[in-house]
Amino acid sequence: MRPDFIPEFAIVGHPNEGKSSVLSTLAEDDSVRISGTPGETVICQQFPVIIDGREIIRFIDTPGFQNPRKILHQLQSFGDETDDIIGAFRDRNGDNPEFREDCELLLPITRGAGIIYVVDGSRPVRSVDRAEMEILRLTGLPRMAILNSKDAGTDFLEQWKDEFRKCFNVFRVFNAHTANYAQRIELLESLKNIDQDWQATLDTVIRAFKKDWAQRNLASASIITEMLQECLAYKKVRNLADSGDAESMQADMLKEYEKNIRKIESRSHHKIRSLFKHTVFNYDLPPRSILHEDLFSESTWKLLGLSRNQQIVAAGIGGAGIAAALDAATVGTSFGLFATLGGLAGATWAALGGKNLARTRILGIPLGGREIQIGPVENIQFLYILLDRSLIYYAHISNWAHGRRDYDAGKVDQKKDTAPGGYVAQWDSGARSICNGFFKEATKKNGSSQDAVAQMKDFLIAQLQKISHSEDVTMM
Ligand SMILES: Nc1nc2c(ncn2[C@@H]2O[C@H](COP(=O)(O)OP(=O)(O)O)[C@@H](O)[C@H]2O)c(=O)[nH]1
Ligand SMILES: [Mg+2]
Repeated sequence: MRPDFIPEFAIVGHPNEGKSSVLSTLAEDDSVRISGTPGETVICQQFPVIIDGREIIRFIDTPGFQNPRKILHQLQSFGDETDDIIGAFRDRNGDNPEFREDCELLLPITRGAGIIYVVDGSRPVRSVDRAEMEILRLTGLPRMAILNSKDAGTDFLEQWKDEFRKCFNVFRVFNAHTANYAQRIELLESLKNIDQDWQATLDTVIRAFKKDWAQRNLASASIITEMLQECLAYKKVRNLADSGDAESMQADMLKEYEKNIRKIESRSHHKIRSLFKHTVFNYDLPPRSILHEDLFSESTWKLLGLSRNQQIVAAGIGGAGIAAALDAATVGTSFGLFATLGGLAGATWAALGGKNLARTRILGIPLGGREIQIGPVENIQFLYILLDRSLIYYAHISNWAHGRRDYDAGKVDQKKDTAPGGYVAQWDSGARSICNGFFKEATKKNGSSQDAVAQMKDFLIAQLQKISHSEDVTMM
């Protein structure tokens, strides 16, 4: 096989079995058309996977088989007449409208494309399926079968496996709606076994996929680190005329401050989403995701970041009295991150840096007049909350299969998205000391040390690898 050979796989099967969904997930391409109406695809369409500007592998979406029994009958009738029975079939039936889609689906096969046969494994095997599988066997081409079960349940799994054994070199269970990075790689690994001649090429493909994923994790860690730096250091300063109303100006500035921080955060999420090639559909987050809550809302601040006890320990002034005071502060106070809290509870919160996210200062400035300044952030919990939200977002976007376009009503699975308390509450003291160092650096007036920033980035890369089930790949 030539070194510049680009492997090509035709995704074939009966209409509506999930061919396009499997292709979309495998190629991470959400421009692939998926439809609940059978028979919408009438021509083949190519979907190349481009990595670093180079085509690495190509998948072909095909129309479903229309007349598998008739095709098989004709193929069998050729006997020894020809070695190229598929070509002969197309020559004979090319002008026959009855076989238009069948001829189209067989086209990539005449070019020698590898075959990926997709069936919905949640239903029993039928005789048309046997005919389709036999046609594919007669092509003699490298071929694999995929069980893409639309419903959970394994009642027919053994039945399908028995049939596959007769006609395919390799078969695998692969779910177009739930497959993640690791499962895509597993599928490509098994694809290597369809033919010895394809092994080296597919090894190159797998290496490219892994390297690309590692690069995305690296880029995501940079995006998150930069966003954190920007949010933590962000400040607003405005001059206050002598006659000005400091209070209303402060209120306006706080609104603007929050708005800008939200913008910085959502811009970073958007960049991560593009990295993971979710560009067409705006399905973003599961309906009950904590990320639907506003960054500055009470529930976000209660559920994410360090737990209450961890905050007490982090502040170094633990004790039952303080825990009680914290409860008092949380209950019955109208929530506002910048709210001034009165009494003992308020004083305790202030001591912990509790709800005071960033101080508002009224400063005298030269040449008279006054200045109001908000920021940079003083409460490290804000760093933890931004981290949690970034990691939750990353978990969602990096594990979301491209073939799945929306949430089935009533069947919302959120297993990866809503770990109560998020990720950071699980971190050990080593992780927290990296966060501390980073926080100090990012909020310092003239932060210069790049060490703390580099440490945060490396730490994040490891976290992202864990979340996306990927292994460490040495960058080349
Ligand atoms: N629940 C579920 N539905 C699926 C899955 N794969 C495909 N579908 C649905 O089945 C229908 C047909 O899918 P499509 O990929 O267009 O099938 P094709 O005609 O074989 O290309 C669509 O409504 C898909 O959303 C799956 O793994 N799980
Ligand atoms: Mg289709």
